[in-house]
Amino acid sequence: MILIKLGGSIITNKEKPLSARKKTIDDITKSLRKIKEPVIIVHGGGSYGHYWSVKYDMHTKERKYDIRGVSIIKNSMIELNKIILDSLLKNKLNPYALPPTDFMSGNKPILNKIKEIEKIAKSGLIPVTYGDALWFGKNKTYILSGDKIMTHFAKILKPRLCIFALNEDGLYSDLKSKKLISELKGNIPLMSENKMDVTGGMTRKVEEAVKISKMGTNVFFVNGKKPERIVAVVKNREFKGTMFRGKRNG
Ligand code: IP8
Repeated sequence: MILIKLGGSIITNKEKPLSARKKTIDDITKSLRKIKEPVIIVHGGGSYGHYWSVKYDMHTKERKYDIRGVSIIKNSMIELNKIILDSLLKNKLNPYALPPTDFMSGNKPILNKIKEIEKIAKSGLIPVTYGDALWFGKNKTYILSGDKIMTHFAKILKPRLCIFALNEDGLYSDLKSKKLISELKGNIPLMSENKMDVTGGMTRKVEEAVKISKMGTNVFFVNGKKPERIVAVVKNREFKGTMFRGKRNG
């Protein structure tokens, strides 16, 4: 089984509020047809969820946030999710819409629900979930990042591999020259922060990728604008991107 995270910066234009990159999304979903293995898709918030999270000052820490913000963020994520689902359907794939409330209780993943998702994926349906604003309990809410969902799923489902589709070719050792790191070993490079991203952008992604690789699963960062690279990773072909090799002891 394969887990794919479609980053918010690839499926939306982060410069412009509420703008989905429909053509890019279609290109990606079209390529997914070439994958003949069970797949689970997780997507980010981009200029939908993050735009409103910034507006309403809502973050990943569990707090009593403005309930108006919670509603609006959730609503915007359903809107973006619908665009992804429609694109999958249009390209003759069978998505299974799965809001994170289906498998999260507070900030804890529900084990048997997540195991069920694997069965759904093996039936040929494609479970599609996303980062969201969630109820925590005691009137507190929080933002759950799609990257965190990847880690929860990887831990329980032990996928064959995890792919993060980004708006970049992968991780660069140097931002100026854009020198690509093909395999990340040892030190993690310093990254610049994006103020538009309440869940921590690239830094969060790398953190989660390192955690997943430590569980023994290979993790790949590839450019979602070149969806053939996603297919190349799955088919063990040569690909351009960054690999975090799965190993148990760091
Ligand atoms: O873009 C966060 O998901 P991410 C989604 O995967 C929201 O970090 C609602 C901001």
